[in-house]
Amino acid sequence: MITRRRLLGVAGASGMLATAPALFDVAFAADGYINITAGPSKTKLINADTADSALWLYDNSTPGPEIRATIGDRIKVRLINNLEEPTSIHWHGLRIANEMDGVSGLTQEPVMPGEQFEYNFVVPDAGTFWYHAHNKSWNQVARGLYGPLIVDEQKPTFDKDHDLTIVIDDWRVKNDGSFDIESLGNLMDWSHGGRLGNWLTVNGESRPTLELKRGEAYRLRLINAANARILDLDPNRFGAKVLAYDGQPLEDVTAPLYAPMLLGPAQRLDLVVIPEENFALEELSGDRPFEFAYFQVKDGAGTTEPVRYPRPNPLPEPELDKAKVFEIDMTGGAMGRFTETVYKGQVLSNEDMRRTGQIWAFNGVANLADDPFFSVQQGETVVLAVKNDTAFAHAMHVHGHHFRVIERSGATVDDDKPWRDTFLIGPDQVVKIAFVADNPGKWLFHCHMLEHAAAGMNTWFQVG
Ligand SMILES: [Cu+2]
Repeated sequence: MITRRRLLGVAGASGMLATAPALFDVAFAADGYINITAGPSKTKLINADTADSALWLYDNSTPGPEIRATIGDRIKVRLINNLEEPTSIHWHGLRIANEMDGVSGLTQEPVMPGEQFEYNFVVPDAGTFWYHAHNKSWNQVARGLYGPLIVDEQKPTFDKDHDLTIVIDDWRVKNDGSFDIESLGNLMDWSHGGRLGNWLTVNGESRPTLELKRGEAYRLRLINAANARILDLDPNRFGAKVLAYDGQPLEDVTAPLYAPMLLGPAQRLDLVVIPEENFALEELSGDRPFEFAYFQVKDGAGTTEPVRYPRPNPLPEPELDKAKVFEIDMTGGAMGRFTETVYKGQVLSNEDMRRTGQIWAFNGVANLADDPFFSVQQGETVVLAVKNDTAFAHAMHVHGHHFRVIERSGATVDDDKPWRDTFLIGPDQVVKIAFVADNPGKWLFHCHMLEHAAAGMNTWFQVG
């Protein structure tokens, strides 16, 4: 098994000064659609001297092109599938119409090879979001099918030069530096902590250096696009403050930060930093800090006016006294408590589990059943009380809604209970989240460690 030590060892060989990795711009078709093509691509993941990686990318770039819009805009994307298998795009964290949510098999038919699908939706919130494949995500996202989606405020609070998107991914590479295809779908990963990589990239590059101007305020938009890796960060080390979690700005950006700050798969973290000296983004879970992006600070004009912070988006506030409460018991995986597990209406035997790869469950049910896990009326407040009865941490994502974490066993919950679309839950922990189910349709609730989702940690609920 590839360990975190290996991650440190391999990456330690890097350290070349690179320029700030540029993100690709989108290409508009004559009809106002952004054409995005999913297809195979040959890319060098580590540096120019290493072997080619056979990836699947959007528009031949990793990450895919940055889609940029202003709050209230209509985004129109035509997905063109040049892959050898069906696909679809999910717009992670965007509270949009259900039929545009992009979940193959639940909200749309998968887009077959050679075919197209037109996404067309209005963006209700300003913030940092991302898009990624949502058919066999464990395979398609691991191979590179994702990109950033940034929604600006009506009057952007930071100009283009002070607003940096930082897409982080961990890849599993072989000794020749090429992407490890053979280990995709490894049941060991599925039953343990998911597919962990041994090579970190930022905007597709290895330890890039970005230039900043001293004394000027920058917004850093961190997006964790890894299949399963939780990043341990500490923004205190370079004096940053948190502007937003999962795309939703905080009321109070001056609050002291706890450390380490965990950034789970699919989560986003917007920081504001006014640099005085060079600093690095470091991953802190190993024996020593592992540097994955470097910021070189040069003399600048300095900040002459006060920094303007983005305001919170208008989200419906949960009414806890009227809430419908649903309990979810997460089970399965290696070293987990054994429970009877039902998959597609059948109780699984041990042999079935190996054959189907269904080894995790919510309340004893693996993956999507015909009936929703729960149904509520539009506008009702939902409380999910989630108990992690497994030996692993998980990153739980609700589609179509943002929620507040209202309770977390064994830990203090921040006073202002920030909005999120993905929450982390440790072994034996109970986490309660609350949201107003204001968006009608069929919505997924699943683990964003994509191997766990494929192996059973995946369910759906109905609104309206
Ligand atoms: Cu999980």
